[in-house]
Amino acid sequence: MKVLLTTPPYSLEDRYGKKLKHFGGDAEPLGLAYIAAAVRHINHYVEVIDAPVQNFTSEMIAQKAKEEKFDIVGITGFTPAYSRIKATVEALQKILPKLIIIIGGPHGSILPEETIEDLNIDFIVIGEGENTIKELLTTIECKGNFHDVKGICFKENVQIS
Ligand code: B12
Repeated sequence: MKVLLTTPPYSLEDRYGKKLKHFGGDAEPLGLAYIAAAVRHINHYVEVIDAPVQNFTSEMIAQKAKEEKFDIVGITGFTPAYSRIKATVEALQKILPKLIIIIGGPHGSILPEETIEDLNIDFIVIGEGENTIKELLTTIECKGNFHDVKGICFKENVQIS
C-alpha cells in the first residue's frame, strides 16, 4: 500500500501572526519520522510531507494524494493545529471520498472519540504509534478485525473497499 504522512499546514503566521512570524521556527516532525520508519519496516511505500516547511496547503496535500494514488493518508497534530487538521481532512474527503485517513499525535490521543466523530474519519492511533501502525496496516491489508488492533479508535461501520 502507499502511505502518505503529513503535518497539517500550520504555518508560522498561524502560530505567531504576521508581524512575529519571522521570529518563529519549524521543528522536524519527529513522530511522523518514527511512523514512516515503521511503515517502511513492513515494506509499504511511504512519503512524508512537512506541510508548513514545504509550503503545502490542504488542497495541495489532497491533490498529491489523488495524483500519486496514495491508499492511506496519516496526519499528525497537536490541538492548536486542529482547525488545520480539519481543513486537510475536508480537502482530502472532497476529492477522495474513499481514502483511508488516520490521525495520530497528541490531539487525537487526548480526544480520540470526539475527534473521530467530528472529522468523520476511519482511525485514530492513540499514543505511541510505531507498533500500532504496523498492526493497523496489516489488518487493513488483510481485511482483518479492527477490534484486534491495540491502541486505536475506529468508526464502528468502517468500510474498507
Ligand atoms: C519536544 C516537544 C516540543 C518541541 C518539538 C521539537 C521537535 N523537533 O519536534 C518544541 C519545543 C519545538 C515544541 C513546541 C510545541 N509544542 Co510541544 N512537546 C514536545 C514534547 C515534550 C515531546 C514531543 C516529541 O517529540 N515526542 C516524541 C515523538 C517521537 O512522539 P510524538 O510526536 O508524540 O509521536 C508519536 C505519537 O504521537 C504517534 N504519532 C504522532 N503522529 C502520528 C501520525 C500518525 C499517522 C500515527 C499513526 C501516529 C502518530 O506516534 C509517534 C511515535 O510513537 C511533548 C510532550 C510529550 N511528552 O509528548 C510536547 C507537546 C507535544 N507539545 C505541545 C504543544 C502544545 C506545543 C506547541 C503548539 C506549543 C505552542 N503553543 O507553541 C508548539 C508547537 C511547535 C510546532 N511544531 O508548531 C503539547 C500538545 C498538546 C495537545 N493537546 O496537542 C504537548 C503534548 C505538551 C503538553 N503536554 O501540553 N514541543
